[in-house]
Amino acid sequence: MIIRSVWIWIFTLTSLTAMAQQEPNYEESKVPALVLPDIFLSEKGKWIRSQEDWESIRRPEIFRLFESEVYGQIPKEFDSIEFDLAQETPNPYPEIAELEEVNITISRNGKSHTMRVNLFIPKSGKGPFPVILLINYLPKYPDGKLVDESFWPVKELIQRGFATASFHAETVAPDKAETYQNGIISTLYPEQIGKPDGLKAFGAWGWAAMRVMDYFEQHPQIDSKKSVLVGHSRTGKTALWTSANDPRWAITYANESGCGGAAISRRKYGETVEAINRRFPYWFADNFRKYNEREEALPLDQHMLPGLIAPRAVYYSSAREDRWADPKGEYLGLSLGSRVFSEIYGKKAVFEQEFEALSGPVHLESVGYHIREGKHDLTWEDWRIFLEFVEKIL
Ligand code: GTR
Repeated sequence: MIIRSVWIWIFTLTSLTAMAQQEPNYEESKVPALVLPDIFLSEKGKWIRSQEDWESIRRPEIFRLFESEVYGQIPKEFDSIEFDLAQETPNPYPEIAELEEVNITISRNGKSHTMRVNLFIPKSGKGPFPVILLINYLPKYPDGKLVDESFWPVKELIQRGFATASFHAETVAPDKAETYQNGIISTLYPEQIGKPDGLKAFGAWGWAAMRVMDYFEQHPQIDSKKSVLVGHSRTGKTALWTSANDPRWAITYANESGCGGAAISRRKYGETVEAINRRFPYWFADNFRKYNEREEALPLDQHMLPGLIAPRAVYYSSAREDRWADPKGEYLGLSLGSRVFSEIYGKKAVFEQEFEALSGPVHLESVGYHIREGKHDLTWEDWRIFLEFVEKIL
């Protein structure tokens, strides 16, 4: 009898814990008071005020923390890279754009991996053209189509004078816990496997964006200094970490990137560190799991991420009904993070409004934000408002 009641007690306790884990918080009144690590206080207790101290002391500290505790490493070295054009798919826009289907082959230690990127270059106007790269992760189109205009508005971008490219994340690392290593991780960087801060899926996808940038840099029709990196949701998180690693991107846009991207983890609103690590244990460094249900123990928070990209431009956007991604936490992440732009780099980058008072896009110098009505998605409305920001900067 006693044994049975102990079992019932244990059972109730475990199911309560499971329920507690699964029930996201959507009440602002239950968000803990925010006590965030200070962006400008160095590990040795020095207040960082100058660009020199920022770049030589505090930025490297924060970078290393994100690398070791959140995202994992992105290895930079390889032996060779080759670009070959394929011709497999009909160009959906033959009147207005050239299509390049590029196989990029990267070799290291006698092994190689080939990834694919598709690039559209305007036929009218005079190059070199500014370029927008979208990291895609949606299921492949069954009819072999290259473009879904509702997610990647190629025609519009071309007509506005941009070249635009996209690659699928799975061209370098599958988006699955069981198989994510079956791409560049096991082929090119096997020594990363098992390290608590080793290369994981986000790092691999970011590495791929860098290889596309290598292609842009040697392309006479592409102005790689005017490059824009775009990601939505999981690839929005990826885009931010990529630009923190690679200074070649002029503008970085993370749409609805939420937990582990734009949003402050300590708010625990919508998706939490525990929830994301449980469902996607292969996206982040293994070390990130140490903070499951212990966000307060993180030595950083996501408001420190935009500063790693500064003074290059950063743009976030949210959707009102996308509560899982915590729109307010995303806005706070950028408005607090933009202090590096204003206080270190002297940009006009102070977000003056409270989240609740926002009535339209906020486009400042090198940082911008908008929130639209509706659900989790990258829509034409997002692109349209973001492009207004881009056209002011490039
Ligand atoms: C969700 C995940 C989010 C976000 C999203 C997406 O299931 O919880 O963090 O990344 O997927 O990528 O669409």
